[in-house]
Amino acid sequence: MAKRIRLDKSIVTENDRLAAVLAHRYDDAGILAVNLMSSPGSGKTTLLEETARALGGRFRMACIEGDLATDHDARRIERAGMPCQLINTGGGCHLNAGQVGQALDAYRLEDLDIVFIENVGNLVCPAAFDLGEHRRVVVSSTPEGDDKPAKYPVAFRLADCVVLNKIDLVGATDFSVEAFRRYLAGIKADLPVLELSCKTGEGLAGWFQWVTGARDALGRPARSGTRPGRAAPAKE
Ligand SMILES: Nc1nc2c(ncn2[C@@H]2O[C@H](COP(=O)(O)OP(=O)(O)O)[C@@H](O)[C@H]2O)c(=O)[nH]1
Ligand SMILES: [Mg+2]
Repeated sequence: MAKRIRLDKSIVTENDRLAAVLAHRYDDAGILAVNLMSSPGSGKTTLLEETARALGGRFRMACIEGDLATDHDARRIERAGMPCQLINTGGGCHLNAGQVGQALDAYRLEDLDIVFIENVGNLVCPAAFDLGEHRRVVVSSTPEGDDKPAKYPVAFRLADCVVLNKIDLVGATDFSVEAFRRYLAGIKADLPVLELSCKTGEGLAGWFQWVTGARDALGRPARSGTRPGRAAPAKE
């Protein structure tokens, strides 16, 4: 049993070391890194599709997509105009910093303004793995129920912003926005909550504003203009 505890500790420590390397890579290149996490189906991919369409002319953006299986979401994001590097984790329930570091090698980071990381869909494991990101976003959605902040406090406590998606469905469920905000306030006061619907477009402007503000907070001018570059493929 003692041996198992030591192993867990060393894995986390190795991830922390690699996350620190990633943080340096983002900062050296002057890019904003945003790590999105949620339960499966909350709307992370849809939010990234909308972001690609709305902010594509302003920022050079790329995505790292974490999924257990399939390239469905990566293809959706690419179709919306954002280059996407897919990590299929097999059984893995979260992305780790080593995987993200390898995926980042596909991009010329100096050509990017923002990299989004769509984490594997669940609200437990992804919260425990630092990916060196500047901002963490938890996407929640109304059909999941309003008590999720109370049930998954770690993910919400470590978030910098909460997106409450599918607000268009609030009337069709027993979801209470007031209860959701109350649970959240009990976990972390002053956490920004963006109520929106990726389906109707309601509230999306607030998300675009939040992303723009986070990018501006880096204090580095965006390089908008041309499409983001991919690194040249490695020679055989
Ligand atoms: N009604 C409604 N459906 C949405 C909204 N956003 C996403 N969806 C749908 O929810 C499902 C899951 O979305 P997806 O983006 O794949 O979730 P992910 O697993 O978190 O990436 C898809 O069928 C979307 O079309 C929304 O704001 N309202
Ligand atoms: Mg997805």
